[in-house]
Amino acid sequence: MAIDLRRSCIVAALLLFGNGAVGQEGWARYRLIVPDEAAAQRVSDSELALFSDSVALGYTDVIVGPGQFPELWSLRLPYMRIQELPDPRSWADYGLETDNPNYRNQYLRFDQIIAQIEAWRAANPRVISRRQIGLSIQGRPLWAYRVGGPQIPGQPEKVVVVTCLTHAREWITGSVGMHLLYMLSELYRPRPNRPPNVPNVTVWFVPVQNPDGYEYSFTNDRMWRKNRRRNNSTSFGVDLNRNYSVAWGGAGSSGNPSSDVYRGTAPFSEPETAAIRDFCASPAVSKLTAFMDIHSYSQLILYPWSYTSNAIPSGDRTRHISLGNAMRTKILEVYGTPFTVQQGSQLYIASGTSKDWGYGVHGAISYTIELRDTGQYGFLLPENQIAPSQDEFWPAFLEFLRQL
Ligand code: 0X9
Ligand code: ZN
Repeated sequence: MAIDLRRSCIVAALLLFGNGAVGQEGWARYRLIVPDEAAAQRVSDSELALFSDSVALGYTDVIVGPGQFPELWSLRLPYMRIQELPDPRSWADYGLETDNPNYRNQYLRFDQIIAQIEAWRAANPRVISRRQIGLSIQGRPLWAYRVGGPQIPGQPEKVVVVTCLTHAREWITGSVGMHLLYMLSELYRPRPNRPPNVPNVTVWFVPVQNPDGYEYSFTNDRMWRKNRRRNNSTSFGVDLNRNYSVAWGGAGSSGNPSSDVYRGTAPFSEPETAAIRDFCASPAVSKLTAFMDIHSYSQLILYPWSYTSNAIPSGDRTRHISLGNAMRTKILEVYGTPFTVQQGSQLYIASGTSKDWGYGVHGAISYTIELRDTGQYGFLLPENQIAPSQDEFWPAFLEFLRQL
């Protein structure tokens, strides 16, 4: 946003001197005027939590809590108070949470998922930030959450994108994605003695790629899979995992709008997949190192290709298998749940999948994960299996990041 820096400085200076001595009891958002790189560095080094996505020249908003005024003053920058904030530890003041649901033992609705992640972001704003990457067919926001690792100067940033709830009825994938986000953000929480072996990776989570379909699976049809595109007077929905561009239109997808694997009218015809495409090509993702699309069920770790039984080049194949086996081993250690590592096409041929696109277009390490179970409950995984699914997949995901 363009601002008149000079005028803002004058206004800010007036506010600073008129208001600065007043004590700070609650939490508030303050706008800092950041004139140059040196000032930006001071803000980056400060203990104050960021309200803005990142420190930017011009202005940056920070969160000032009780007792943090000296920290604000020590920055020696003009500031102004923007708004009061609720205590980030009780984000419910924002009216976001309705009935205090627990993501460990309940499947949450779309709004509840976002509210929960927002609470985590408010409590750890230097590590978690978010970006709206698009709008669904019905106008719901598509969010990507960044969980930022420790920056090691001189080392190129590794970027991983994780998508969940591509298919509406695969509810467990949202629960597991949330848990990965939360656990990683706690691992990255700034503290004096950082535990060893923390991976230097930035992970972007898209917790709900298909919010319309997901909500529809609560309100109308528990077994709904696709998005909610109105194809014609009798049929709704495009299979987002047949709408990506690699081998779009090929075997294992359908041109029939009523089919559950309907591919849509063109690659990326759907705003939900176009958002992922555009986001992965944006500066936020300088180079996509790895891509993981989380599905259920069958307990599989699938690597490319899905559209053909041909193998990818052997070096890439070996790397996918080795990282896949590392995950498999970690999952097995927790509750003995067996996952199988295999090429996607071995399950069945599918064209236009996100995994083939992540590898084929970006050259990323790319997986489709299929979570619990193997068919006893299938998509209808009972809520008492949410926490075990989360607890067995997190160590695998962490190991994956460490070996990346
Ligand atoms: O068919 C899909 O999109 C995925 N399975 S699901 O039951 N979650 O719908 C699998 C896609 C991965 N590739 C292949 N199966 N080839
Ligand atoms: Zn799926």
